[in-house]
Amino acid sequence: MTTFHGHMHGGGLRFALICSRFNDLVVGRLEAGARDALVRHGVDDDAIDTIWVPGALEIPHTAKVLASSGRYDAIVALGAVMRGATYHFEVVCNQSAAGLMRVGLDTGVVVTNGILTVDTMDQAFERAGSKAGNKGADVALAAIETLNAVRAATA
Ligand code: INI
Repeated sequence: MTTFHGHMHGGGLRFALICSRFNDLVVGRLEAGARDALVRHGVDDDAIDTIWVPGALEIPHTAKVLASSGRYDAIVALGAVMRGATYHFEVVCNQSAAGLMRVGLDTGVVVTNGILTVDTMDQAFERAGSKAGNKGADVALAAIETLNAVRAATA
């Protein structure tokens, strides 16, 4: 039996960070956290593209086009969905997550989901660089690890 782990070196890898402008105060911090984490793990800053789209619902389509382009080793989705008074919250959360999962499965490109789904702005900021860490950094590192694990197991 062989056990494979993904190492955490990102040198030579290309990333797309797809960011939603909805709640961009929060998403800008997620993007900064993701970029910083990638660079500190060896990714060239020039190998990280950031693509801004209107809202979380636009992220899966963008991810599909970028993943199909062959230009990126991994796609990192960054957004913030805040609960409102209507069912729209559930629609945006569920459809963005389901769409991203589908893109990863359909294209074989690693896609990680850093779309926050929270009740309040405080909860969002807690996860965007204050007391609960930075979810953008977490999902960027998850992309490096997954990519390297899959590559190790299929080399
Ligand atoms: N998009 C978000 O990224 N976050 C939200 O909290 C949000 N809310 O609450 O409505 C949101 N809606 C917009 C949606 O993602 C699309 O941009 C819009 O429906 C156009 O397709």
